[in-house]
Amino acid sequence: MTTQQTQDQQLRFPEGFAWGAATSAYQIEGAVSEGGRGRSIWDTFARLPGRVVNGENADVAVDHYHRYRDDVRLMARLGLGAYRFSVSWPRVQPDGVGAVNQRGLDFYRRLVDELLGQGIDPWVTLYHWDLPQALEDAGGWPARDTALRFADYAAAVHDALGDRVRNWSTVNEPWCAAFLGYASGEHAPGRREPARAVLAAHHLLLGHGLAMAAMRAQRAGSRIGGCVNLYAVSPLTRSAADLDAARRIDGLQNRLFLDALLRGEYPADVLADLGEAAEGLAETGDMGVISAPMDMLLINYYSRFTVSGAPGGAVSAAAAPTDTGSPWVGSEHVSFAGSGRPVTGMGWEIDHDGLREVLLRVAGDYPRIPLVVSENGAAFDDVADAGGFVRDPERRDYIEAHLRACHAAIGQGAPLVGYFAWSLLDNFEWAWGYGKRFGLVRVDYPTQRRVPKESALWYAETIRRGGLTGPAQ
Ligand code: IFM
Repeated sequence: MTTQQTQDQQLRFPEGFAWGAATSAYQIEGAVSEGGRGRSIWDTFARLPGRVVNGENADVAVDHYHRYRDDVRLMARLGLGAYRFSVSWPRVQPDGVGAVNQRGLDFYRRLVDELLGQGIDPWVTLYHWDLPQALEDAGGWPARDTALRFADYAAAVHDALGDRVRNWSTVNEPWCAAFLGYASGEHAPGRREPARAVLAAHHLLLGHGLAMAAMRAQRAGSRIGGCVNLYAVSPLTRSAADLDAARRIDGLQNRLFLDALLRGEYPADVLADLGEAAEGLAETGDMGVISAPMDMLLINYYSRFTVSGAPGGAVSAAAAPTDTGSPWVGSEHVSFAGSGRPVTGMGWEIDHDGLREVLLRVAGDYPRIPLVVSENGAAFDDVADAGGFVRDPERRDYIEAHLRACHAAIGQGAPLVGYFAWSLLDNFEWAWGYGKRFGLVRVDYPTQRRVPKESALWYAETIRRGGLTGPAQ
């Protein structure tokens, strides 16, 4: 094959592949006191001193609540086939229980209609971390009742939008909601109670299962899945200690959730690591509810962990994206050693092949269901020119390399049906505030002006072509 032919080679994706971008409610909507919205744990947490960089909050965020029509038009200009967004629970049910707030539901109905009008498929996430504060006051996710309340809320949203939305995900990244929220306290509600975090993880999964059952009972035809954030995990060396560190991290990060959702059991070695914290975790019948067959699994992928079990080993800040705050993977067992790969603006190592590995692992180790990459992307220190345009070759390369990995995984048998770049817009990056920009589209926060970055233009062209060009991975 000549060089020209290699350049021109089309790496096509399967017919019907969903090409999308994703956001979440608290990170973009703003308007936290409008339309009858209640308070969420993030409204409270962001006001606690020292919890969010520069004391920032998402009261305004990128004002999507008021600008959604323009944002949808922008998506259409980029040629997105699908848009994944989350519904804010406190906007729909201000206190997390009881009657729904019709004005909240109406906002999402208008958004969905706008998307459909532009030929963009809406993918709804029901929970992306903005628990109503009233439910946290009643115990939060460590309380079993929260899972039941979540199912009621999910049914209310599904009832309102199920006639026009086909694709649904229940809980986004339960690992983060449980362990960052209740163990390390880096995320709302900011509790540092590791044993309660394990309960929270179980109830988030139970909430997923109960919500799916409630939605299925309402109407057939919705495609519903859970959403997990998975990592490729490697031991630094083949030493027994490093292998054990990799087992622990893979166990708590990946298998705890995959085994529950797709096998109906928690991994025995992880339960053993957790010890007392895992005792009496599941009530009779819970695991059946959690593992009811899903229509798809949504996978968020960002990085690989390279870990060591050397006691007291150095923890490279670049390689340890989060301190789980949990005693089972604490520094006496694990250090995040890193592998020296280049990192993003978050300090997360870039390893596109880890995505191929994760997709093939899920496809090979678990019952076969359609897979979706529901988040993938990178923050970098963008610099805008006078017109607001950002040249971001690193972000474009990141996305391109990960799409190549997706293409390779499909070729090797992974049933991947869609890819969503994180994120459509620069937005509020949780405890990092506005300092970390993941958007394909630049948002100038003082003016709220949106300008597609170079990566967005490249992604639009890729979507238009239906795939990549050049040699396969
Ligand atoms: O911004 C977050 C998103 O809310 C959940 N997944 C990871 C993203 C980047 O940190």
